[in-house]
Amino acid sequence: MNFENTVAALSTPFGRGAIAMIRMTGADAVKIASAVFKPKNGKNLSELPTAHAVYGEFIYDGGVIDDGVVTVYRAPKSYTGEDMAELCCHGGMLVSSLVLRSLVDAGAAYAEGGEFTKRAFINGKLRLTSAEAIMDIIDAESVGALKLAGGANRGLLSAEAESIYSELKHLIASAYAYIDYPDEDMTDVSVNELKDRISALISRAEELKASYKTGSAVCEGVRTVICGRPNVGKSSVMNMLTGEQTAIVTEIPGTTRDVVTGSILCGQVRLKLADTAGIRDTTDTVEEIGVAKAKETLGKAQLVLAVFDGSKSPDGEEKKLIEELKKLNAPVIAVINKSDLGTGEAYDGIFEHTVHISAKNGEGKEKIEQTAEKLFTGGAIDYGKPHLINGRQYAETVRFINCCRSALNSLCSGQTQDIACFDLEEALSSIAGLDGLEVKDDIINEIFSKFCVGK
Ligand SMILES: Nc1nc2c(ncn2[C@@H]2O[C@H](COP(=O)(O)OP(=O)(O)O)[C@@H](O)[C@H]2O)c(=O)[nH]1
Ligand SMILES: [Mg+2]
Repeated sequence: MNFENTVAALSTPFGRGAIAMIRMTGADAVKIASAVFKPKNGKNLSELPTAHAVYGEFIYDGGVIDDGVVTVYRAPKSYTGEDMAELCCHGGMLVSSLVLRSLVDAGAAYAEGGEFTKRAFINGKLRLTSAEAIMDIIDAESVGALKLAGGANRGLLSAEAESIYSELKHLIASAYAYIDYPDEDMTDVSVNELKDRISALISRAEELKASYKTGSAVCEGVRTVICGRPNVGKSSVMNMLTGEQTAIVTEIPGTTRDVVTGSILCGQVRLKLADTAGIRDTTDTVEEIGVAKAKETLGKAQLVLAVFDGSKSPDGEEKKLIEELKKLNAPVIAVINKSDLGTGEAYDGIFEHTVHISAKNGEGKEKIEQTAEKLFTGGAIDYGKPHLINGRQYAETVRFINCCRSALNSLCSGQTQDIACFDLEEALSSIAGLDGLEVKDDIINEIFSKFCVGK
């Protein structure tokens, strides 16, 4: 990305609509816009004060092709922090393409995906969490996701990261003062106090780490695997939950072989469902592959819906599966199906979370949804607390905790403060990275590459 140039892109979806908006950012934005747009008031765009709009005509190849409104912003008071022009024409595919083309003919380059927001971030207009939030807001599918991606959580998270950052910076400075001037009492923090204050920072970071369970479930979704023995009603549960006949249901054991996927919202939590082949030993080659896939998918699950046939008591194979499921790290909801045929009492008390349903009669959908939502939100989301909402934020937080722990261990085992400072500095860079106070170029590129053009 070359920030010397001026770039333009269509910021609204490419298609038929009432209005299309083409955005342009860079030092020549106003000059280039003037070449393709003539205000009706006879003035030049360059005379327009910042954040003002004017009505006029779009020129292409020497002739007027449309009328519309252009707004100009001047650095640093714009989204990107650079000079900008926003050109609104009618939302036709040809007209919007030609307006964009005329800008390129007049000297603009095509913007890369995420380039507007990346420029805003580099120019200090946005924190990293705010930049990421823009994408999350666009992708949000629930009010909860909007709230966590939006203003309040973003502010809370930035504030907490910044507060942890300044406290740690102060501790490091004090430790270095002690190392450099041990006899002059330059430091206001004793080794014992240093240990206490690092522990306090670890607790705060642990709280952030724990918030990712909810943040991720709401904003990223939960990898949920429907598993169980053949013919217990897994595919029927899948279809009941999605409200669609996605998976084939038959009375023949071993019907499902491919992993069938779907997605549902349970309140604010998104479940990314995968219906799998029934787990059993089989000599059928295709089914065997299905069973292997089922086991592999199960290993990556963040939530397991373990379906059992409640009209029967668990047999040996069933008991073996129960033992396997108990070894998983992911939480398990035991879904005791076919309540129309039997009470399913034999399964009570085996798992922490158990629901009785009849997929055939469409009974028990809400029970599964409510249990799943509660598992990931604790009942209600506390929007007053900061939440981590993506894997990058989570990874920085975990790195912060590990480095602080390692520093604490050094101090507790009697090592000198400079050894601890080595780890503390790495912790500082993690917490700084959380909100982009210090971020490496490759990470920035990775983040902004996920944006669409025009954002
Ligand atoms: N009576 C009854 N039958 C069910 C129920 N759920 C599924 N079935 C039947 O059980 C058989 C296997 O269902 P399916 O969803 O294909 O099971 P899967 O092999 O675990 O995916 C089919 O004949 C379904 O109609 C239920 O709640 N009650
Ligand atoms: Mg099936």
